[in-house]
Amino acid sequence: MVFGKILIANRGEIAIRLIRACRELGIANVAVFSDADRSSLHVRYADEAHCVGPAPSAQSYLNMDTILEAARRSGAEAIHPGYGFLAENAEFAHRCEAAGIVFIGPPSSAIRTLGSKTSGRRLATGVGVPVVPGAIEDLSDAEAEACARQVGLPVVIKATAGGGGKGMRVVREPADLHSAIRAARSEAASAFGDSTIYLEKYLSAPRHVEMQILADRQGHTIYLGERECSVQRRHQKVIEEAPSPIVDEPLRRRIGEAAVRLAQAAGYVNAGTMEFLVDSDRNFYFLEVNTRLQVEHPVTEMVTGLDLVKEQFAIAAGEPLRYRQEDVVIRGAAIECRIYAEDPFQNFVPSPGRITGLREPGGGGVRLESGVYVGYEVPVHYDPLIAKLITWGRDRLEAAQRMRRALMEYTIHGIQTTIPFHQRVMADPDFLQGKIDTTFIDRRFAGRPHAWDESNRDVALVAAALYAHLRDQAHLATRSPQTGRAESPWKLAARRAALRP
Ligand code: MV4
Repeated sequence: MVFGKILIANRGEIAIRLIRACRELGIANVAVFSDADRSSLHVRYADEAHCVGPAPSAQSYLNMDTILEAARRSGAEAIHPGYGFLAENAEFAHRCEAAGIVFIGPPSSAIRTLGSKTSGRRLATGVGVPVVPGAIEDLSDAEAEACARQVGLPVVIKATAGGGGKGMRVVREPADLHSAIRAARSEAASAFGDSTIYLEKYLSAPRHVEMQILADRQGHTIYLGERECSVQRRHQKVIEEAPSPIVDEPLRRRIGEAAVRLAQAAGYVNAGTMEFLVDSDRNFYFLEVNTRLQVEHPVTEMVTGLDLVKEQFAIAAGEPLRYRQEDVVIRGAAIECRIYAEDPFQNFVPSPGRITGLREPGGGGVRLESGVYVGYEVPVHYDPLIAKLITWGRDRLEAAQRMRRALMEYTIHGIQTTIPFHQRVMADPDFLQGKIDTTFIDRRFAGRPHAWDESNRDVALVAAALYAHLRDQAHLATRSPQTGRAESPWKLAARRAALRP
């Protein structure tokens, strides 16, 4: 391997995942941390660690000067940015290039081109990749109205600079068009400092399907299959899986080849993801490119057997791809549940605090990517994602059954997490049948307003306590198979206590 030492410009579970790849390859690794992360697991796990600033990420994990200085001081030859923070920052990639440090990701020029949704859209149209019908550019109010009439309602107005659904407005009635355009513009102006908008036909209940690609510097590009990410809450992904339940081999090839054409048109190098919407007739439409390693990359690793981070290292070091398209085979199915420090019973409010108890799942087909330990305090300053639980199965049902089992084993005390939410989804008949789209969570959970509220939890607590009591009474009544006598209550109490985390 060409790199002797790599700096990891991130924190939490993804920093650990990246350090693990370094360790397996014998690459020395350097962690960076903020004042709030002195006792974080990624700092303890790394070979060496450098403080890059105070708790707010703008002054630490986004501080290009201190991060580049840490790289220089430690003698790191390359920087992996993980996801979030500086991962899609063209200026940072450029500054690494200028400093003679390899940015493990695409060239800054590709990040810049693909950072704008409209330039991505234009590129796609140019290479025959379908986009949602609508208008591309920088619309005036009058043009937007004419365009809406042309494609037909409903339409969606999106901010050119946008992301995460911000500045997005759906228009169903002609009378609402004018005010929606104005609202979208002002929201975009205040959120991104850019009031340009574009307009698309609105697809009802689409699926979010994204295609993973790898491209080397020699001009080879391959696709590694899709991930289905339709289970989202407020534009935040919650559950992802590979393959998508609605994508068969011919559709995979069509989407994959479209993604490869796009990557090549953009001069893309390294790992990347092309996002698509898929409608109920399985038409697919390109949305945007994510120029980074994504949170949900493990599901692709589980079904392809590849290690995407190691591939990123090799590509960044200038090596040609070690796989041809025909070497990529999708085997079985994988599901990822994002474990957030959020309270699903309180409308998913963040739940920072100290972890006082922890039991982690294991066993066949289970992968846990976690950034926490007992005694660790989840800080308030950053994203509340604390772990990702991934399961693999020969088919989707086995992966889901394993997820249910692993979630049952998983106990985190001291903070609230989204584990109970996932337990419900894994028992949901629609989910189990693959009937998921971007309206799944609202449909299944918001439709029943009391599904997650506090009063319901109190009822559940009383019911659970009653159940536990009755169950224990039943245990006490059982007889020892050896002696035929009732089991000693002391023995049973001790056994119960031992099972408590
Ligand atoms: C859409 C759409 C329907 N029609 N575009 C939301 C965030 C942004 N990345 C794209 N989004 C959508 N664009 C058209 N023309 C529906 C959504 C959408 C969505 C997309 C992916 C995953 C979850 C979503 C939840 C709500 C809306």
